[in-house]
Amino acid sequence: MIPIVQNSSEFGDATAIIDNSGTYTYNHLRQQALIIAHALEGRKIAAQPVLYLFPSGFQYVAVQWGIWLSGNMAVPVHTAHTPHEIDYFIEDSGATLLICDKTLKHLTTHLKNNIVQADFEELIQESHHNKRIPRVKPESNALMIYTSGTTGKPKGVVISHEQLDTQIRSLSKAWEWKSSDRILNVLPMHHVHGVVNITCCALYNGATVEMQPQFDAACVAERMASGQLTLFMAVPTIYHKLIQHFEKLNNEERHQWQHGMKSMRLMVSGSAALPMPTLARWKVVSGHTLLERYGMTEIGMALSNPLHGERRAGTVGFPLPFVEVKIADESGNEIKDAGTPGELYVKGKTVFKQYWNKPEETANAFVDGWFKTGDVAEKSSDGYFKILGRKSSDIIKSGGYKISALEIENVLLSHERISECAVIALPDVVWGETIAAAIVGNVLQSELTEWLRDKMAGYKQPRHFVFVKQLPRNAMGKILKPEVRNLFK
Ligand code: MLC
Ligand code: AMP
Repeated sequence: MIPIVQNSSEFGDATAIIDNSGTYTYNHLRQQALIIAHALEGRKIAAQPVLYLFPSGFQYVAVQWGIWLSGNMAVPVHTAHTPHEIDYFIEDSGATLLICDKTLKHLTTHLKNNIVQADFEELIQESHHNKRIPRVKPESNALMIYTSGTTGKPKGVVISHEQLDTQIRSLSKAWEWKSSDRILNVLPMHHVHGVVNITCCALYNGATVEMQPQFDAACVAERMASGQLTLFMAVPTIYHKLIQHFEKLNNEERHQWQHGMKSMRLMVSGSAALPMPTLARWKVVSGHTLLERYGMTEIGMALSNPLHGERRAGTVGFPLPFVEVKIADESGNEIKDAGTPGELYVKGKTVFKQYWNKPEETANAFVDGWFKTGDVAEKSSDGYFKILGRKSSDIIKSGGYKISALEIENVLLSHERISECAVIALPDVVWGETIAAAIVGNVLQSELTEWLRDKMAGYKQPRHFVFVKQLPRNAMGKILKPEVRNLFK
């Protein structure tokens, strides 16, 4: 049983999804998903990871649900990924099928790895006499999202149907999702913020999700001005960009946008720390106090400011339903004193099952059943949690995307004329952090940026470069990243 799909029969002809190609009901979504599931069943694809690459929209969701109904695990690939990265996902996941939108074939025609490819129309047309679909167990793998870690390449974070369902119910309860809600999604559909918090929550509750293939400030303003939306969720960079857009408008346009936002009931910010000036300025622009919450691919959402009650600036509120949280010392023991920082640990049915094919890394990520987030936090005497930073400086957050410095260094080092490099994060008003690379090698910046274009998605590419004769190292030869930072001053 897959609760989100099962619920959809209750919502019948209500609108589930609106995208650039049209308006789609819950009935239509379920029917198309069933056809996809039958096609996969016909191809004897069972209990496997299935990659799918679609722009945000109806077909993305129909394919995702089809993968679920056929008992397979959905592994989203993003339109920003390069063939190089898609090859890695194929290799790492062991997937044998890639379902790909026709318009994105340029990303998949020259893959090195062998994989069968199918598009939406092909699967829909594939008739197949056996219309059975398997019984999907709650503990079966539902979704695998690739995330960057402190070690080299991205890891596949696997969540089961039960874990996904618990994540959805947790947010539905906390933020009081209703069938009358209507949300605009402008976030990428290969991370939990867009996939779970927005799209799954909307569809689980019979609400409507409007899906735009990418963020465009003018389009968001227009949709908010319509007065039809009730909810909006985004990363801090997007609120920053919306404020910049607002500043450019004339009074009449500002007034229309502001009037439309009066009918909205909630705006959420997360995936990275919300800067105080953004919170304050957005309040003036929109009349809304952003609700800041905290989450992670491995745990879904863990902490949230309250829907009702004080949304305290600079904090991420309290534990969400079905989530247990503690602040721990180096040995994993709980720190009970208010205001004392420690690592944030999380436990509960929302927490992921495993890193795909990485039992050792999975085991190392837990202590006594608690997941170690790698984030440093403290709790106030009245229970509000505050995120203070990360334990590792090799994890970068830029525009809400998590990026591993080591992953980028490995790619840079594969360039034949780079002998050494160090990747760090620089603070940035718009992006939170931007990626900077110090390079030892005989290569021009223009040449390097061109070379990198094929190697990694745009959001992972360094934005600042410095070329040096040698990197600062300590007596043991270890690169001193704080000193590398000084090279950019
Ligand atoms: C793009 N650009 C950057 C950049 N990304 N510059 C610096 N740093 C970056 N990270 C540059 C481009 O090269 C381009 O430059 C210009 O900015 C516009 O690029 P774009 O790609 O068109 O940007 P835009 O569409 O505006 O994208 C910004 C964004 C996007 C904020 C919409 O980054 C985004 O979708 N972020 C959300 C990621 C997300 O969903 N994270 C959730 C992870 S889950 P030029 O010179 O060409 O104009 C998670 C758990 C949780 O974290 O808690 O939710
Ligand atoms: P990801 O691995 O992409 O899911 O990103 C998860 C990370 O984003 C967390 O470990 C935090 O470091 C960061 N994060 C998410 N929400 C917040 C927030 N509200 N404030 C600060 N950091 C956040």
